[in-house]
Amino acid sequence: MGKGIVQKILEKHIVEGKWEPGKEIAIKIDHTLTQDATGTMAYLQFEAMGATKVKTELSVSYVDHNTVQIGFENADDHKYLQTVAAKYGIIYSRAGNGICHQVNLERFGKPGKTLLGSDSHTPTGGGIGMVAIGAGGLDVAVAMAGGPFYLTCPNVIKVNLHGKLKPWCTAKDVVLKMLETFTTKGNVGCIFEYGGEGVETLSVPERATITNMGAECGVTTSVFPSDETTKTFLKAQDREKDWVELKADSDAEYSKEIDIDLSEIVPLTAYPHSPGNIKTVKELEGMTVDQVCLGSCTNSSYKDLMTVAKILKGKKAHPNVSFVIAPGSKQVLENIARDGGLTDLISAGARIAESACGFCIGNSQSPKTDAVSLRTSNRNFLGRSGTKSAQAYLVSPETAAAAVITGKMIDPRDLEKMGIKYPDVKMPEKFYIDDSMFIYPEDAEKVEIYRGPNIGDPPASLPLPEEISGEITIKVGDKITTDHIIPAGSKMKYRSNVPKYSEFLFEVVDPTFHDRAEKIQQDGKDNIIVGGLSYGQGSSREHAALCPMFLGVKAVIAKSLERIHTANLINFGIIPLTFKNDGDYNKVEQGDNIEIPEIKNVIETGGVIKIKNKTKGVEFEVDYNLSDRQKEIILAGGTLAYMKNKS
Ligand code: MIC
Ligand code: SF4
Repeated sequence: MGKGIVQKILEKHIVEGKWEPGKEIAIKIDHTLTQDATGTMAYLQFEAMGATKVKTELSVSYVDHNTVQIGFENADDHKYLQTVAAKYGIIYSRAGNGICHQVNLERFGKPGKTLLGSDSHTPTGGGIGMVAIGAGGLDVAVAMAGGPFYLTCPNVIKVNLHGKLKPWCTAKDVVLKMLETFTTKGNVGCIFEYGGEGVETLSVPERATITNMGAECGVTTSVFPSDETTKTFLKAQDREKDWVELKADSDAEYSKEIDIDLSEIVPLTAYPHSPGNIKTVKELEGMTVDQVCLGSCTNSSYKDLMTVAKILKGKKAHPNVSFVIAPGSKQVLENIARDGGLTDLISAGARIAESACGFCIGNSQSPKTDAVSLRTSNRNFLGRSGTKSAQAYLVSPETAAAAVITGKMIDPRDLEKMGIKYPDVKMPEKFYIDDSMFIYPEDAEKVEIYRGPNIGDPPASLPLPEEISGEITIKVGDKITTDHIIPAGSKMKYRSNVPKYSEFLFEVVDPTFHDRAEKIQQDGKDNIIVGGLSYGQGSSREHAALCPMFLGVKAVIAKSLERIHTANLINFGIIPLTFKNDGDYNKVEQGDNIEIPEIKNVIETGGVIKIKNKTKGVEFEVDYNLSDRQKEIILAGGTLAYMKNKS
């Protein structure tokens, strides 16, 4: 039996276990990336492991999230990151160099390699043929220290692309179609592998848009073949030597196969407040638009921005539209400047923001109250823009450009009626390249690590108690994202200060959570969270586990849990449990007194975990799906404690 690309790459990297979908495997990680919002904690944990140098082939530390410097916190964190990088053998990408995923694709991504990143959109690297996986900072720290990464051997879903996209219909619309098909839940443990003759019609940045937003489906990653198009892209980046061919065997077998005819793709949008809420743009035609944001790691490549520049050439932004652009990287910005696109965008009225996450994570350009905001980014979760009442729609750059001109949501194909031709931008044969914003590691002896007052020690967790006894501190519904659990935006500057950041837990859902949880903890009781389906969707931010741990949360009981968040809970000694019968969700309410007797004994020796609701006088069983290694971590009280016990 032949093999697909994912199987070929993973088998080359397996260090524990074997190719058996559904079973835990450990893989060697070749490359890592971190960004500043998750990076400070990752490097603090790396230091706590006593590591002296990274053991990977390549590790890069990006500064792209917390670039708004109001107050000293972010600037201090940047300096910490810069000195840590210099000391431990990590390349440091300075603020202003661009968004980690875009820059990594341009300058470092190599087909056939494994990449682990402390950001959920690390799968962007799948566009260049990497197995690129998002994880919590602690897992990335372990990988940098030379440890393997554990994952469930995936069920690979083959997506056969046929035909060619029509003008105005884009890679963004393809991935929105994928979201319509697969939704944002139920895909844990799967990987999308793209194939079919349609692949060759897509450039690397278009492929990267598709793999980037695979994260929204909850898959482990998405991977494209590495072909002549990949070679051309690497050549344009002066990295042809990094190219290897990657293709699936013709008789490769997959868990499932689906077909997408690119020629049938039409402009789509994800309406509030989930990337899985899909409609055609036509269905929303005429809706008044207040803000258009172009950028983010999904759609901020040279091609994306030049396309919009050409559409807007000689036009002006509608007076009611606030139009902002965050170019994906310094390279993109410099190239569109050299090729004239930047002038057209500025002249159309664009507000040029720095090459960073910016609006996407809600730490700048928050829209007005009740605004309709069209964004080329990947997430439109409630409140993520920084304005809770705003309505964020995810769209392609082409649909965004159409709204800039008209002030309305319109199908970009209708621009033809206004005499605007589809620009069909070609990628440059050679990008203008300037790597001067990377700082390369120095002589470690000479480096002193800078620690500003914002940097604290990572809080320690306690071993699993004999029994868990406490209260249901909060009960939430389905599809609770990590943005619901702990907001980013203006609060992100507290990422290195866990006690402070914890004050914002569940802020968007129930601002009383922190005080109630703290009271329960002070009363000597455990906090327990109850969730619905797909709890912990979205980002890789481990603070969604670390901050609850800090407040004494011992267990999360949900109908189902997402991959990265589950791993983060385990890393911080919080036991992830799922209802055996979903109906038992109705047997618990916020404030109920709960006991989980003999939990330690059950984890050690096996058996059934029972939840006793003392308030309601009912009892029910829950499942725990933990490998032996994960059980040991939970018993130890988290990964750092587990590693210490082992050494
Ligand atoms: C996001 O898009 O939600 C983020 C901000 O990039 C997060 C990481 C973080 O919270 O720092 C992610 O996607 O993992
Ligand atoms: Fe940054 Fe947004 Fe991409 Fe997250 S999704 S890495 S915040 S651009």
